[in-house]
Amino acid sequence: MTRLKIAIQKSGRLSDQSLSLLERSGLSFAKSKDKLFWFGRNLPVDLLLVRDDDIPRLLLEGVCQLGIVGENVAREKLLEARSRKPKAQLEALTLLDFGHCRLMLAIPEQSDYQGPADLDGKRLATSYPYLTRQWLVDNGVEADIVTLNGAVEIAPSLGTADAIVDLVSTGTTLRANHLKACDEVLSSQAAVYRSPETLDEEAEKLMTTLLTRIEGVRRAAESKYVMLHAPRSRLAEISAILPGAESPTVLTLEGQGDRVAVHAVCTEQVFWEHLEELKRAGASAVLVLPVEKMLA
Ligand code: PRT
Ligand code: ZN
Repeated sequence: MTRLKIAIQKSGRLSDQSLSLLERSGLSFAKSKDKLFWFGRNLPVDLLLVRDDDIPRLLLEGVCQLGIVGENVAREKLLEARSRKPKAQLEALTLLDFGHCRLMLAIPEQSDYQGPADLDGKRLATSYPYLTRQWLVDNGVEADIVTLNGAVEIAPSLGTADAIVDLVSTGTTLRANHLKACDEVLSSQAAVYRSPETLDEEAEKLMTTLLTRIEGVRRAAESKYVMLHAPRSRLAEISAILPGAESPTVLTLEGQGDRVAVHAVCTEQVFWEHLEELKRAGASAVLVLPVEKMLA
């Protein structure tokens, strides 16, 4: 019987949300705290819990068929693999809207930065040498790269580098080290990646089912079910306000004359401003409900 393997980060910033996404997609596992392998109980899909840096390699080598990892790590490791195997491929199937961060060029607070050309002949410390190199080449800059596996942000104060390229989310770490971000190398979030290895028909079918569910969970998280009452004469106006809604369902309200009930799935965020606008357009009894699952 065909089984698929999904790799996720064992413990770190992406772990909880990766596991929760899979569980909301209907997968359940025989969990074991200290084991790296969790057996899939209800579907032939098992989990491999590893360091995030290992996930791209596991996919490239076909050990796992799916993996959840940050675009920063996937792209860095893909470039690294391509330095040995130019045709290496890793495809991001779905962006997951968590693990957001930016790979930024940062320099000491007191330094000036006009543009990438300022880096000519300088030394950059980073844990992302391949992405940094590509960015330098794209910008026609020649600079030295010092690869460090951690504590990149202290390199300028130690004198080992003039600038750094590192991940930033809130910017607290940069500020604490008297650095300022001055250019973006990559904007990143967690994504589902698939192995380039071809699968047999059965495995491919299972993969499609799983990806449809993951996509459904992701879309449901962004979607809201909106119900309201409105005058029939203003339906077009009301529909135009509902964010990302396609042809709402319109139901007659018994004994209410011109007023109808409108139900719609909004696939974009519904803000208070939208509700206020709906009210001005004659809507009443507006309810916004979460959507748990979606299957198109
Ligand atoms: O052990 P393992 O190798 O699996 O984990 P790890 O330590 O390499 O990774 P982890 O868990 O720290 O991050 C996993 C992924 O989360 C990264 O590859 C990114 O895709 C994503 N991510 C999102 C981040 C951040 N935000 C982030 N802020 N990864 C790292 N950081 C670092 C940043 O470099 C800085 O040093 O967190 C520090 C705090 O950031 P500020 O800007 O909020 O101060
Ligand atoms: Zn890591």
